[in-house]
Amino acid sequence: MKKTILSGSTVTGNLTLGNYIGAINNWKQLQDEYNCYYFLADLHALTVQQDPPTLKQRIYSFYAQYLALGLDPQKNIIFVQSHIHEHAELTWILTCLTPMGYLNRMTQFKEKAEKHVKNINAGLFTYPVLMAADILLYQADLVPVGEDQRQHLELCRDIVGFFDRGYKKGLFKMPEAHIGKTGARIMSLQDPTKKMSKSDENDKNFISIIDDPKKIEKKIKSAATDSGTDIQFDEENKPGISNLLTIYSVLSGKNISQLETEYAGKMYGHLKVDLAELVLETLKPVKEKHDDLMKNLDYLDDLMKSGAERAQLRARKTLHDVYEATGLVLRKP
Ligand code: ATP
Ligand code: LTN
Repeated sequence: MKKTILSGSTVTGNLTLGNYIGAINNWKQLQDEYNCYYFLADLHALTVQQDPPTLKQRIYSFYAQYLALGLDPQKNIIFVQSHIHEHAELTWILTCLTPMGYLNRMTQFKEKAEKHVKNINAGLFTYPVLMAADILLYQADLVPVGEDQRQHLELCRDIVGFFDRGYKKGLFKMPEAHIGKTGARIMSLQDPTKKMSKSDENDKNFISIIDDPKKIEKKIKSAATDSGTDIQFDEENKPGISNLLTIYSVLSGKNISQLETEYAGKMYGHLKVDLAELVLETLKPVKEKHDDLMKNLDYLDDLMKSGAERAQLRARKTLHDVYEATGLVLRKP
């Protein structure tokens, strides 16, 4: 039996080069070997203020971006979180098992609360419980995520423990984080000490995978670099150049020391020109495929529907078992 993989990305902004390198690229490599569920976390997106028409458009675009980046809807189950009501229902049960103190420790909550001072809603606080429900509904063995999500994964594992002790041991499979080796964390272009994030207010900090080519070129050329002139990988003293080298290395398949040798004696500008060319070349077919898919929303609707139908089979069974274990009376079918 193949092991089950599950992962998702929140529908805020467009997918970035960071999401591609740190997440989707890894997902793609797993699609043959595992039974994979990949979804769009649209309910998670509601933890920050959304403009409804923009959100709707973005959900389609995100689905198209997944496909354009190479996720195969036949090999994987690709679905939209809100299409499976079991996510919200399981969240409630798990919320009632999760101590406030555990949620209080979440660094992402602290960061987001600082960023959205005018909208520190309860959803932002319970966000990791919804994430745990996403994972546990499908009995996932492995959850590929970037380094930034490790803490949420740990909480999910704690929640399995609470359920084991409170209701029924072994009902949920204990999930493990699967963190890719290279490029686990791509940094912001203007401030390479923080991660590249698709919801960043400053558009210059990230490269969206469907950005206009001219814009991409400009962003790379104006990326912050460090003092000195040597092209060397040194995350502590040269975070800007190290970030560009990481991106280059993942997209070209060359290792970092090979790049350091190739660029010995050259200027930062040389690296930026070559990197811009490589990124444009990588993203050109992605944007074309995305734009093409967006011309036929009916087709995307059909794919979303079949993804949801396949996903729901598993989710329904788990929620049924959970309701039974918690002592709720099941309605007659
Ligand atoms: P937001 O700005 O809304 O927080 P995000 O860009 O941080 O979004 P998420 O939706 O939180 O992206 O994450 C989707 C996946 O991409 C996760 O597995 C996450 O770990 C990974 N990821 C996000 N940003 C990066 C990054 N800069 N480098 C590598 N992986 C990343
Ligand atoms: N919070 C995640 C997105 C996400 C997720 C999940 C990832 C929501 N539910 C379940 C893995 C498994 C993030 O990357 N920001």
